[in-house]
Amino acid sequence: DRLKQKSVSLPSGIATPAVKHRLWPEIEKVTMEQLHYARLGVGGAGGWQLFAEDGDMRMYRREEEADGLVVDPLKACHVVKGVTGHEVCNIFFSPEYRSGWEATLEDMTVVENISNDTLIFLQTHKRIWPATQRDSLFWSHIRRVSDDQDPDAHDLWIVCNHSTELPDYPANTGKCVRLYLSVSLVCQTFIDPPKEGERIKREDITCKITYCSVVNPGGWAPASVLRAVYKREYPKFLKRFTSFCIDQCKDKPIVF
Ligand code: 6CM
Repeated sequence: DRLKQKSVSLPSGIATPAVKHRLWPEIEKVTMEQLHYARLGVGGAGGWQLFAEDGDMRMYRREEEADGLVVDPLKACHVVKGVTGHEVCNIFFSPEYRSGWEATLEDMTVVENISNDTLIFLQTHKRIWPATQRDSLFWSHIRRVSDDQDPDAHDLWIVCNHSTELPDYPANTGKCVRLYLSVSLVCQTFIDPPKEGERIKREDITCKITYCSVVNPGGWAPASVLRAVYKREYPKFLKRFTSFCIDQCKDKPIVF
């Protein structure tokens, strides 16, 4: 019957658009808000205090509490040579790399695959003594954004992680207290023009990274212990993550 529709399977590699998902309006809004927030500087009246510095890496925080819980916003900048923003964001987003750089996790599961660029993760974090262990449930979205604010940048990539809810994974029903996070990783690529007729090499590439994080522990956790853990773990994370990226990419073709 020529009017009968054939079932058509999409060739692999074609993205299913996330735009039809119920979370899409929130993903769109939060990702763009996070990008705006990441681009704001750390000077002036923002109240950011520098708490860690190592080479090109700078980490700032603001001491803040909500209902007696530490929710200190964190902002970090780093400059890494030899990798593109696309490569760095891919590694931050993709579940297959996570165990290679994320040292504060006990477990990670992808509970929903919304599209090629959007996943929902359930993670169990390592316990911080003497507090109860934490878990988190969040969507993670990666995208390229045209960078009209910085004419020198080749492009801009962002990964945004933001807590969500799913009836199948209710909060605070097992051994963990649910924490709530809003995290962004924003990367810009800069390329030194190679000599006439030569191809761009890894040494010609510089990636400027901004990492922002706000975590609400979701329940009692001693402020001093939490602040001490953050002070130690965030610099460790950014150094470990960026060296992991350099190592992963070094012998591979450049992904612009
Ligand atoms: O952004 C980071 N990781 C992402 C992928 O896992 C995701 C997760 C953010 C969770 C942030 C929670 C931090 C608080 C967890 C405390 C547990 C630390 C225990 C350490 C014991 C050795 O966005 C990197 C997160 C880096 C956190 C330091």
